[in-house]
Amino acid sequence: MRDIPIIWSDEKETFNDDNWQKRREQIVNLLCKEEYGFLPPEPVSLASEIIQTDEEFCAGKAPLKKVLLHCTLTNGRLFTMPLTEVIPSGENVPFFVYISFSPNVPDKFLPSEEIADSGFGVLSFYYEDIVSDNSDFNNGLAEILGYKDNSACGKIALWVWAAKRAMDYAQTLPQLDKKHAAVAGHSRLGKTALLAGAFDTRFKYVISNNSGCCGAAISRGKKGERIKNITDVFPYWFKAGFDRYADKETSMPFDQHFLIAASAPRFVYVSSSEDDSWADPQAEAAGCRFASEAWSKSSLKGFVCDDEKIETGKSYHDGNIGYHIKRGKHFLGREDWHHFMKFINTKKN
Ligand code: GTR
Repeated sequence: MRDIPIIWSDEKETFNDDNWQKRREQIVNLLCKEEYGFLPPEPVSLASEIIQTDEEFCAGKAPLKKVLLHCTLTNGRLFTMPLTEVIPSGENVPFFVYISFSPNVPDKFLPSEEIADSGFGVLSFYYEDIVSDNSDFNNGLAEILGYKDNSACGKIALWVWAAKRAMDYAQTLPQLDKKHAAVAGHSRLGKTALLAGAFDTRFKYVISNNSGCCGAAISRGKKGERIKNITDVFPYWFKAGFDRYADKETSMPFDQHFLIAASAPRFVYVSSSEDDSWADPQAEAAGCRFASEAWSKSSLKGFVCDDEKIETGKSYHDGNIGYHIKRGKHFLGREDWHHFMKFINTKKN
């Protein structure tokens, strides 16, 4: 079906961990070159400043802190990003870096108390505090870097850079279990979470909800939103020139399963919504199926699904790619968070 580019060709080399890491880097490089652009350089230093603490948050079970991360860039300029942390008391707390559509904590997509009660911390940041979600590059991180447009990278890559800074900050918090860190996002920020996982191996769990076109969904034969639609409306999410593949999906030397596979052999989680036809749940599940090649080569399981058609309400948690599809529309809800946490708890024990 669909003439899908293969992830690993046995003819070239035998599969082993070292060879896979090399191939993984090639894949990430290809995705940067063709689709998202290259990430800005790592900062030369990062300092954190707690500007507000609410000890009473969640009845005092999980204090909330507002933090500023001051990043000194290689050009000598300072970029400061706000971040909110909610960490339940305890030791070795697994956690999410959550890329948020809102500066509010909690918010409709982020049920802070339930997550804290389940024993997980969250470090979240509001994506437009990094750079605006429009064609203007003369603000935020883009302005400080001197980027005028998307010739180096699109906005998704800039949000990924910020997720990596949140992860840098997490390394300084002794109560967190750094071996069990997840990155999560919804929709355009689900695409961002997948790319963050591809770049940053410190994320053991890479979680994308309803990420659809240019996220987890295979572009070849995709229904709903296609590369033509997305590059017409949101060209600035991507590197300049990605629109050359509009209506020419079959000429791409990759497809979105490469993005999922770039986090192998770690854990990836993809979730769909039944009525999210714009994202195309079948294409998202196909992304998981085709990406599984990267895990099966090292005798791990990727997406374990014996059903020909994914079943709404069922979760598929057996392999290293977890998946579920819920009833309803494009949304990140409590149900999804519970699936994510269950998956992580199963894999970490
Ligand atoms: C849509 C876009 C999708 C999806 C969504 C969102 O308009 O076409 O690719 O990412 O926005 O982020 O809410």
